[in-house]
Amino acid sequence: MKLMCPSMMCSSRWDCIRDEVEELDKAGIDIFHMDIMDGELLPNFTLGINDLKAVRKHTSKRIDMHLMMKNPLNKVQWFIDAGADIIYIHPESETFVIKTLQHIQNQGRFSGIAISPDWSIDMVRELLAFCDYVLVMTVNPGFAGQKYIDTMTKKVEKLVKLKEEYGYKVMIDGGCSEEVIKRLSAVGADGFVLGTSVLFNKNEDYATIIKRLKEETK
Ligand code: S6P
Ligand code: MG
Repeated sequence: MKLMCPSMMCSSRWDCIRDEVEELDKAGIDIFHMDIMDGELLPNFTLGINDLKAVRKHTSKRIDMHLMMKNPLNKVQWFIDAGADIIYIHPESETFVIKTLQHIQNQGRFSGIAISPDWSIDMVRELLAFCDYVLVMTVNPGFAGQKYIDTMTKKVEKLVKLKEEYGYKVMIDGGCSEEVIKRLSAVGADGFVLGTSVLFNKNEDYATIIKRLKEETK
């Protein structure tokens, strides 16, 4: 079964976050995806630690933090203490990437890198042995509602081939429409971040959408 991960920055129900989290949880999602930006690495500022705590309070499912911030090494502990299960960092944001990934794993959490479209697999090869999850950015990080960058499919294929050697899961973030999810699922991707392209502010309820996506990617 593929992993379905709602991108909480796309939710328009932060004023009733308990209902939102419970509805997503019951709909059968697997991992809550939370984008954390510092306005420095990228020109946006989204969710924060209190938002993580609010989601944590209403679900026992895994929560991932997609950290888009400068120098995450000295900040990951905040998110670990607030209840994050998976922490992704961007290699371009930290001088000591392996040290950061080791720190996350040593705290009993799952580690991951988020690979921006600019970065090739060769550039991150050294890091793969320290990753439980690899998040392939299929849009330029920073904003929801962008179009999937087609040239990323080859990168996904290559990362899927290396999975056996390293044992990580390949996750896809950005422009994940139903069509993209079906295509990359067939290629061997393990999970998808669901945002404005397929899940939020649609005419169907979450349960209907998640059920269909799970059926289509079996
Ligand atoms: C973008 C962020 C993503 C978006 C997600 C939105 O920087 O990391 O997680 O929230 O991609 O989904 P969509 O379908 O609007 O692209
Ligand atoms: Mg993200």
